[in-house]
Amino acid sequence: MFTTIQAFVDEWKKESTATQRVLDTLTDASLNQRIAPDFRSLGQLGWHIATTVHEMLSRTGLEFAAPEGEEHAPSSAKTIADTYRTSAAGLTSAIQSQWTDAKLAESSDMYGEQWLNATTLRIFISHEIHHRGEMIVLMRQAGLRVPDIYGPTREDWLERGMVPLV
Ligand code: NI
Repeated sequence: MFTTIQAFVDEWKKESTATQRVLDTLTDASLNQRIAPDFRSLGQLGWHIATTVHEMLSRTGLEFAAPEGEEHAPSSAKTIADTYRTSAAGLTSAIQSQWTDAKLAESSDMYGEQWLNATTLRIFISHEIHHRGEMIVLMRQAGLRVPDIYGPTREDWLERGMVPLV
């Protein structure tokens, strides 16, 4: 449970930096990669992450610029990555300038339910990590090299002359 804005910002900066590295790896050609027909494409997952920052956090009363674009992902990987960059920075400056720690113990209407703002921030980060993990699988299927996030990747192990762990 976040009890200070600083604790959230510290974690958010680490996670959003990792998410940005994932989004910056996307290529236009990779955006249509899917697990199966009718499932969200790699581009749509990235767009969902990029647009959820404002979609979710604006419900708490935080004010920062909404991303441009529609529900469907653009065909440009750079647009998706840049949209996330702008929204992530917008959230950081908004929460630092508009909230005090006391706001974390207040509740907001979230999708018809009352959630503590601290809970919303936790779910927001978890939601992003969840979809980021889905993206990693699709990125591998699309032939992209995925960034190391919490530890070395298979490619990192091989480059270090080590046998990848099972
Ligand atoms: Ni989602």
